[in-house]
Amino acid sequence: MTPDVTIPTAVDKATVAQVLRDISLLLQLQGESGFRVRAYDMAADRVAGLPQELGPLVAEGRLESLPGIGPALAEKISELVTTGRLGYLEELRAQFPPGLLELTQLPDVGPKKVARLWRELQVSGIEELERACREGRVRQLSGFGAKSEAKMLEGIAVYRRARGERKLLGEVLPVATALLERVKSAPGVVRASLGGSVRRQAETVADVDIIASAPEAGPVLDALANAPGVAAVLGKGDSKCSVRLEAGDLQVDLRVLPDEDFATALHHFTGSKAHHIRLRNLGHERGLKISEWGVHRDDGTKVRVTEESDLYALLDMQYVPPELREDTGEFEAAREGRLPEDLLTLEDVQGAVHAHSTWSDGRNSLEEMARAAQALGLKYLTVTEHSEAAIYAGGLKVDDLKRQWEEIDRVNADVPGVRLLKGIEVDILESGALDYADSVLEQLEVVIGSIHVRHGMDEDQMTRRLLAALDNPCLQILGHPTGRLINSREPYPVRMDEVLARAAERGVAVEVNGKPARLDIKAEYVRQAVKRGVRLVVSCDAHQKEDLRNLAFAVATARRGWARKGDVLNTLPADRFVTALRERR
Ligand code: DGT
Ligand code: CA
Ligand code: ZN
Repeated sequence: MTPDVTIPTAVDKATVAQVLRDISLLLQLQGESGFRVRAYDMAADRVAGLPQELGPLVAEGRLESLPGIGPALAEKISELVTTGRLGYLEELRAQFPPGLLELTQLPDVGPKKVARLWRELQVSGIEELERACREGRVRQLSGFGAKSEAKMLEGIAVYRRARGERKLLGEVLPVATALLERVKSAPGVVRASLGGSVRRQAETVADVDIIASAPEAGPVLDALANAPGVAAVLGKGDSKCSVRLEAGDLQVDLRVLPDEDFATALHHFTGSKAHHIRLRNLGHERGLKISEWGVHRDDGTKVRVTEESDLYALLDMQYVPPELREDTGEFEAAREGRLPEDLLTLEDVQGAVHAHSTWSDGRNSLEEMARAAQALGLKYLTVTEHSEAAIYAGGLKVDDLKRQWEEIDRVNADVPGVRLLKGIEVDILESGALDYADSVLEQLEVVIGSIHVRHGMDEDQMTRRLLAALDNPCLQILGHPTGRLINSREPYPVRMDEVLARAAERGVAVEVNGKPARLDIKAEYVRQAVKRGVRLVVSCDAHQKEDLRNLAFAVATARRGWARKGDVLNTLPADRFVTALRERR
């Protein structure tokens, strides 16, 4: 390589060292342990310890002069430094689910353990490991016990604390709801509700706020302080109690007030702060002082507010649902009567989109998935396994797919009231082409196209890749369009405005994925999509029957993006849903 043809990028030596360590880990996940693994680890240390940056060494072809860097390593480092990418790393990565590397960051969890957790329990990320430990599934593996489960849970808490992470709504909400039920059944309680970011259904939350009304606060506060799973009582006063839970190191604040103050307190502790500031200003213009303590006139007398809706009525505006209280235009709309009154609700959703079964990387059989959907009152479920290119996820060959249709027919005959739709989550390849031929895709009722590999492309390349996929007349739904994993993977760079515009133009529906770590597309993009007239689906991205409940988080995200029932295709009955998906442009 001559100096004048290589233009080193801004890839610094710390990044290169990290990539080399990742390769070592990925090789170990593959079961390698010997010389190659050590070579990458040692090279990582060497690179990290260099006094100078790598650019000049690469440009001058001097990498191999470093001890421990042979021709193969030198070639990979050059590729990374000059192009910003490394094909070999991407190939290795494609063989494993994205959350697997992060698992190796947990204390006492090495690549060997991670490989077994993945192969034997399909655990592919921290949330799944946490759930597997809680459900006592890890102890069923040979060599693991109840003790290792407890240690891993502790390790997960330590890891998250160290990263100062906010928690996923999907992890917190079940715990929060259980505590709310406990509070509701405490002596004397009149009303009780979740508040704060949990009630606004934010993507991530710092803590849980609960507001309750009762003539006497004491017994209600005790109910929280003595709740199962409380690790410590952080503080307890006349009207407030804060505890820390064992599960997920989560803090819960409970406030108890007389019922006449409930609505204003609930409103206050629901937030957001930004919404409050606007509301208070509006009140001020009308001679009303709105605060944590209620609404007061200038002369100090208190205004009666029984429900939150009374508060908005006092300000001559429409009621604003908690999910919209972020000061992102809801005031203007609510004052002009433009706030949608038919925001999507979970009850509107007739069928669940995006489910995997044991045919690819799911944990439950098709029949188990169908029965679970039926129990939730769903009318249909789209079976969308991975396609062939998704190697790590057990992607289906075309022959497998055809055999699956026979099983779907059988389950549909056996399980009344719910219909499995024949679909696929087909990989969008690097070129933007879909992983199956049109002749196969045309036979399916539901075609979701998603990106699972090659996340490292730049914004131009990625945008072109997605636009090409949208131009394919077989694509019906664009799956998790930005590829992000909250707290662990950034979205890939892509010009979403162009993608959404093309989706609208071509009539491709866009997925609002309800998996708690994905929530993809996010609420801001939902709002842009709705404005552009993009059709949406809310999905559960289920890999086991419990995940069907992810639909609630997709609905929350859609609501935060101001989506109405009519914007979402799976509010339609099955036949009309399938027909609507085929209406491509
Ligand atoms: P989080 O906990 O960070 O996920 O987000 P929030 O919104 O739940 O925030 P949190 O728990 O600190 O407070 C709950 C609500 O209480 C918040 O949304 C609005 C209200 N609040 C708390 N502190 C203030 C404040 O200093 N000023 C105003 N106006 N409201 C506040
Ligand atoms: Ca909060
Ligand atoms: Zn996917």
